[in-house]
Amino acid sequence: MSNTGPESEYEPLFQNANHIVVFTGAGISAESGVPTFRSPDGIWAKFKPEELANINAFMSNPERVWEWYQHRRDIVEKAEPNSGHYAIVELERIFDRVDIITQNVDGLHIRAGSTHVYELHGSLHAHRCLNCSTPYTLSLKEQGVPHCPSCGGLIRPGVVWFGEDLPSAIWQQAEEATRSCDIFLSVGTSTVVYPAAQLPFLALSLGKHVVEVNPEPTDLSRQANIALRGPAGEMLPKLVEELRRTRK
Ligand code: BV8
Ligand code: ZN
Repeated sequence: MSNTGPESEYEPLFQNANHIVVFTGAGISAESGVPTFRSPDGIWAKFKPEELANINAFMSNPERVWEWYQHRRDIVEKAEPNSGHYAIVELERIFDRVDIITQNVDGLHIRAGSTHVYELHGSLHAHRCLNCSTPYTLSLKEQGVPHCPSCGGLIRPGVVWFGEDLPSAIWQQAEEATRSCDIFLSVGTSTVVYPAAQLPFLALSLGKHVVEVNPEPTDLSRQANIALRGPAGEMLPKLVEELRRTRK
């Protein structure tokens, strides 16, 4: 059963819930001006992200990949969290436990003030030496691909590339949160990138109440208990308002 508007009767789903997981993708940051993966993205529209977000692309043309990440860091530095991010922070005042499992690397959930954020795909703000794994935080001013001062190796973005494993400790925390939650809210993801996209379906298989927020239908929509069709920046504040009202 899935309803399509915020007026839908989802009170029973949320009434006795204590633990909510919010699973997010690029769509939650779209209204902050951070382009999603599969939308026209200015000068980089000519490359598919999968062609740039992998180790072979980096090894064969480190400058081009580094420039792409620099460009994205630039956009994110200038971006602000939006009302969707802040509504998710609000959930921490309503539920005993709120876990944010994000595929995003922009750090906007943390900047908005969410406290339990699991970054499944790493972060644009972390870097490490490809050779000796020394971690680095770099200023935006870097020109060209920086090299590790201690071993001379190339410094790479601290994100998880296609073909790379997700950080196991973070994956385990995300899976544990999915297994123990009452409500699984999936926001702004096309649900196509695995293993992250397994999580909403794991929640369904465990009988959790699954709510999706996305202006477009996804593979999850048909199976979700509720599919809220609209932008996160609009739908999430309404959802939080409704929750605040019904859970007094
Ligand atoms: C792995 C970090 C084990 C980097 C990302 C062949 C070889 C190797 C692996 C594979 C293979 N074939 C398939 C795979 C698995 C692969 C995969 O799933 N590929 C996909 C493309 C089919 N996965 C992996 O490789 C993973 N690792 O499997 O390791 C392994 C090891 C060795 C060999 C084999 C297997 C690693 C995946 C992680 C990749 N890194 N990001 C970077 O950012 O540069 S993934 C990237 O996609 C981002 O993290 C992004 O978040 C994620 C998913 O995309 P979405 O977030 O959903 O964004 P998208 O643009 O797709 O959708 C946006 C949605 O928002 C839309 O639905 C839209 O309607 C909605 N929206 C728009 N506006 C709004 C909105 N919603 C709400 N409000 C709005 N306003
Ligand atoms: Zn090094």
